[in-house]
Amino acid sequence: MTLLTLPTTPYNDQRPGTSGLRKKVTVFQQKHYLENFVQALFDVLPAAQGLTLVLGGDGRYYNRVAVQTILRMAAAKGYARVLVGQGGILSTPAVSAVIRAAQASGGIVLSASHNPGGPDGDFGIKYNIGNGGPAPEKVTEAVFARSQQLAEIHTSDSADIALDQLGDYRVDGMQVTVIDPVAIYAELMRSLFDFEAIRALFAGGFRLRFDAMHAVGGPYAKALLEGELGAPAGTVVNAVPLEDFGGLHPDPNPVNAEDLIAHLFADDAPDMGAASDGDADRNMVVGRRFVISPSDSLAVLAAHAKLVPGYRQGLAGVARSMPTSTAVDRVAKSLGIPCFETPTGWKFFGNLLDAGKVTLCGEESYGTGSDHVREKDGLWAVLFWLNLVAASGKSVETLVRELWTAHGRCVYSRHDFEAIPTDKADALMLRLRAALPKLPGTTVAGCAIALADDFAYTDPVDGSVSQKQGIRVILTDGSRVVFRLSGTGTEGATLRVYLERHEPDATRHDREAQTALQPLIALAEALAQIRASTGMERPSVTT
Ligand code: G16
Repeated sequence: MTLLTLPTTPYNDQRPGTSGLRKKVTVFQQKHYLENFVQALFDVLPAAQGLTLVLGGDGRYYNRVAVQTILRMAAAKGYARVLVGQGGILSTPAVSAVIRAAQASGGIVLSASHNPGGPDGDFGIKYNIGNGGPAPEKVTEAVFARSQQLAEIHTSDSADIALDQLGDYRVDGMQVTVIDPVAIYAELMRSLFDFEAIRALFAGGFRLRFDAMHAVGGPYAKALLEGELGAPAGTVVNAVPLEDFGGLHPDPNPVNAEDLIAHLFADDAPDMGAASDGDADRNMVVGRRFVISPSDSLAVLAAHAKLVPGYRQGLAGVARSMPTSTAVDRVAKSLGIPCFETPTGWKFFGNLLDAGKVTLCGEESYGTGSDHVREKDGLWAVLFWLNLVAASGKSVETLVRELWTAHGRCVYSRHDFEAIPTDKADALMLRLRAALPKLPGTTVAGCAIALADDFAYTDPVDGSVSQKQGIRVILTDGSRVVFRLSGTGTEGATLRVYLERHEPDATRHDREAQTALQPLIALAEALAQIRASTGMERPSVTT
């Protein structure tokens, strides 16, 4: 076994987006494409002698190839040890948990999250730092800069290891330990939730349907829900991770998890439904015939956190991404705790969690988490809900309705316009930005505008500034329209339009969201001229 230095040439498209580098599998299959990115990362990181790295992914197509490639490069970098999930599998929250438990220097997550998989689908890679969370922008920007100057790759000619067998292996001088992907994560969940109470809930006949969408969440959900908590066999469906997710789009929202929604609206619907995404960090929770917005889910968890053993001492504070609804702000106010507003991207929560300023955080994009790891965590959110139902004796729907009664309902929707030619999307955003200074004080499409800006964030812990994080137009009554381009897509640009309106009047809480938001939808169109600029008559996805 020899270490090798291979010549390479840079790719100009390796700037990580909202959550790592995501591209079509065919892009990653280009000569040295993956190797270049990993080398740029390793060049930016300090010397690895004596250090441990965690490695795993969501099991999608190309995961196994990438794991073996990265192991050889990690050996050349000089890592003492790599912990890799059996079969190359680790959910994103599990990577975070393992990094923290093993005091590793960092980890590499192989996932394109909720994007479709398979040979024609997407692949992705991101680096998490020693706190278990996504690398901050200064690291990802340094990796990109390095990728532009890359001339050499350092690897070895070692053979592949037997990824499916637990145990220790050697790749050159480096130790590789193939670990059970679930064990450390499961231990952490036991330390947070009242497993006895959840067991009693299932024993009493409570019915859950958990759709793992043939993604990496399956083994975790099966082990905990069916294996430990006594949920009947068959509670977790689509539980076996497949390289193409069985052709499903593993994005847990009512559009892509339509089968789950159909079950929850059937005559014999279970009490609760849940789904997780490709890498199991996102979650959707559904009540019986009752869809819940992720923003409301976060607010409910915050309001009742003290019912859960791991959070019994109360929350230090909460955080949400800017486009996420203000429901959790209202709960925080009533609890007398701070609420932080960050840009989209889980990496922005890391400093707040590390500094002990927040305990719970979440996003409109079906992500919720806490300071137990430094990623959002799908199964954790489902266990949290189960614990709340068990401890309160209330249904999922009742818990949400009580939130609305106490704080009003933040009626919310996101409209996604996908695969817009990049130049058209950029031009639309440029036009919007240019119009911002003149908007405050005017009335557009019948809406009185109080504030219009491009959201900028100064991290309260390290003072770093992130500009241009989304255009927000806030009305005099607090309603909002936010415009952003997605940082996770792989085809053209995706324009996201986020709509929020606060409804204090309980007699109007059951109004259909799109109807209640109609004035804001008209405002968005008037401001951005989406139809004229993109030729799209309606959003590709409405959630
Ligand atoms: C990632 C980020 C999230 C973000 C989401 C959508 O999630 O971690 O913070 O909300 O992307 O981002 P965008 O609107 O830029 O597409 P995931 O689950 O894809 O890793």
